[in-house]
Amino acid sequence: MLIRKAPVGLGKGGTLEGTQISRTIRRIEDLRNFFHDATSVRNIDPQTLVYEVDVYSPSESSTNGALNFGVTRIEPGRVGTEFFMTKGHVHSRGERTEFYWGIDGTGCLLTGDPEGRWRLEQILPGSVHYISPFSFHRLINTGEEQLTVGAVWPNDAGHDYDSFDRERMPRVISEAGTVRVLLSDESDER
Ligand code: M6P
Ligand code: ZN
Repeated sequence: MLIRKAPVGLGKGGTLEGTQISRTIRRIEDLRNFFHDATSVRNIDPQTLVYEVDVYSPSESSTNGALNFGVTRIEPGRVGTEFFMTKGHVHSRGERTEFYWGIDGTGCLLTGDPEGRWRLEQILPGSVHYISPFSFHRLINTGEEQLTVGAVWPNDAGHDYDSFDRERMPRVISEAGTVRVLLSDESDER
């Protein structure tokens, strides 16, 4: 029997290479409502790249139990003091879970449960993160290099970007060269 080459691999720079891969590019213009400081958002070139997501989706979308494999690459940078980050979402099918793991760079994973309790986990190369049912999840690059994070999630999970109140989300900011977390008055830690 032939030993075949894997159809997909992780290339240099954290790009997914192979077949059945789609790429989403998110720039400042796509993220205007996600960063807290509207004035700073206006002062950045709208074309500035914030992150890219490569997704390998080998199964038909109707396949029961199908999984997606993704890699997110977040550039280093800030909007005002707030570090570059993903939009963050909950799954449209809220009970669907997900794994993230750190590949390169440093950052954190912000999760929030429906009771409004928030948690931050440090992401490092090799760190593994489980996203529980009904949790909001967002990646934040707190380092000076690109943050590359792998992900696996059910194909039918779906993305819901609007069900969490953005005003209540903790913000991860740079202050005097250190990483600081600002909680909104109504935020709670867990
Ligand atoms: C990971 C997965 C994807 C997600 C991406 C970017 O790769 O969770 O499903 O799309 O991160 O996150 P967001 O959709 O919140 O911008
Ligand atoms: Zn998800």
